[in-house]
Amino acid sequence: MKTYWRSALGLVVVLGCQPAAKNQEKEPFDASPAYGHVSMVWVEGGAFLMGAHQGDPDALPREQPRHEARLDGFYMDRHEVTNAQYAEFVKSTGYVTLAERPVDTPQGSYDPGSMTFFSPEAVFSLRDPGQWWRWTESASWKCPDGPGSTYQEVLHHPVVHIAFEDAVAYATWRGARLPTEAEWEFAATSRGEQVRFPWGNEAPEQGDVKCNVWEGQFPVSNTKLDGHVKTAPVMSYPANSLGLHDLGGNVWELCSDWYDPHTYARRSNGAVLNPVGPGVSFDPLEAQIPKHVMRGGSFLCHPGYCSSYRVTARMPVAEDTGTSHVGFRCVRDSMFHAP
Ligand SMILES: [Ca+2]
Repeated sequence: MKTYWRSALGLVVVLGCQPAAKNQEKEPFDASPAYGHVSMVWVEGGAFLMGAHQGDPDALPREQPRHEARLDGFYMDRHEVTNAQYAEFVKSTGYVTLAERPVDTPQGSYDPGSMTFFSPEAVFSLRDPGQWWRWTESASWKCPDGPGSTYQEVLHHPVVHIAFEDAVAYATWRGARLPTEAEWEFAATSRGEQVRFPWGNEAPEQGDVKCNVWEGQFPVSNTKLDGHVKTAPVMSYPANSLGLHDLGGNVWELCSDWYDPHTYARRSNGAVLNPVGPGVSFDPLEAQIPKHVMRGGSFLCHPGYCSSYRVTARMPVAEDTGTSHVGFRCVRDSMFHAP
């Protein structure tokens, strides 16, 4: 059963998003999966220190303790899965995402829809996300902002309004899978470099534009310094040293692990090999809702509100809920199985 939308609202306490920005920029490349592994990067395996160091002033307890993880190598998508790629999957399979199905709740059945962001004129407190999130009927990956919007105007932007099973269905179709959060963090740190962000240690508000985040006063005004109020076309910003784009900002990226804030605390003795997360989900704030981990932050992250573009930041997301700033990318273990 899909989570009641008020629960979906609750899970975005530190998240955000913005009304449609019809980006008409020249697209930087053809993101079709017909190019197959050309769009994937090999990440050589190795060991690294996962999680935030003890003195990190921005880290939450769930990002600690830092511990050693050892990973086998894997291929990772160079960029987040785009609308063009997801459209090809849907065209091939007829798949219908969760947001396109009726919403069953204890109070009854509701028309399909999803959570979308809007920019209010003012907010009373950043603790109440209901001031900038709303349930929008007909919002889905096909209509990112509800009626009147279409993915065809943002073909090479990351697909959004994707619930966990929607991402897994696409990944399976491609012969791929979602990354573990250990794989995600290993890739985001360019195989364990001591960096706070995928691009290095300079904060996003300093120096050159590095990523798509929120600039201005969240959530009421956006200076568009990075060129985008909402999602940006994939690969609009420089890659990290592995050649991977947008691991910080743009959209959150779903990982395969169940969420539990105590995951790292249970790993404190010795290195862990290819960790896959806990066997069950546990979020003490909403223990009844199964949640997975997502990484990387989104275009709504802002230094004064949510600095989740940090490489160690981890956030829970209900497994049956997609929003307008959650997407994903895929990994695979080998190139020797064609999609
Ligand atoms: Ca932005």
